[in-house]
Amino acid sequence: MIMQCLDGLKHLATILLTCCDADSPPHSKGLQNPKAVAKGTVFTVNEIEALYELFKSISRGGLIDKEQFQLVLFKTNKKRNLFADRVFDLFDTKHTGILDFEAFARALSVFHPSAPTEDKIEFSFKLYDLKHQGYIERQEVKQLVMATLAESGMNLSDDVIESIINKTFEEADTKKDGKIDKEEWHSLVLRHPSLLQNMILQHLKDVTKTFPNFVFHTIVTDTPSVLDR
Ligand SMILES: *[C@@H]1O[C@H](CO)[C@@H](O)[C@H](O)[C@H]1NC(C)=O
Ligand SMILES: *[C@@H]1O[C@H](CO)[C@@H](O)[C@H](O)[C@H]1NC(C)=O
Ligand SMILES: [Ca+2]
Ligand SMILES: [Ca+2]
Repeated sequence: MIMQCLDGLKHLATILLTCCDADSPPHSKGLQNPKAVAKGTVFTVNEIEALYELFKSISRGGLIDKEQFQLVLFKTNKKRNLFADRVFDLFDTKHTGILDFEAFARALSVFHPSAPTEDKIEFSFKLYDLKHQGYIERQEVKQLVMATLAESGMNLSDDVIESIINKTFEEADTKKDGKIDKEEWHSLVLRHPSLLQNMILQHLKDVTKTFPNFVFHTIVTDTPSVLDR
């Protein structure tokens, strides 16, 4: 617990120092090719440059780890957040536990309100196909339901959880083979757009304006929970 506190404080100090040290000379080694990074995302070149400033202020040595990533994207530093965990892992394609700026920008892009719905559907399918089999099975839906309940502090009986899963499959598994394939997922999401709700983060809409505030906002709201532990 003490280590967690120290870690939190160190993280906080890093952000504060980088943000507020206005007198320091600009780093010579900036963003090498903002145009190339922007190309793979919904962001403009200017937004990529603004994002890079944010990235610099939270990264260590040009890289960002899972905890910092969760803080920026989901405003949470909870250790166990299955959703945020999966998002990070999907972008951490080399399984190094860290993301560079380009991977970071691509990750944020998928969650941007104006990212193509098709991209969000595709990404959410990968997200929920926990075992990378190319389909979503009962066990995976159960794991997701359990994780969601745990995160919101709810406790439902096994029967209720089973009936939630049953209902999901009745609705989604139109080919009745006990699995949700990509096509079934696609049409389910089109019938129930709210399923993509957690794939849209409104605060990414105006990255240039909101991010500076957002960083400070994050510090303020997270400080008590870090110290409370
Ligand atoms: C959840 O509720 C069950 C009874 O319905 C109880 O046995 C169990 O301890 C509860 N778990 C938590 C984490 O509250
Ligand atoms: C869920 O579906 C299975 C198989 O169709 C059935 O045996 C079970 O009773 C259902 N459970 C609930 C809680 O509806
Ligand atoms: Ca699967
Ligand atoms: Ca099916």
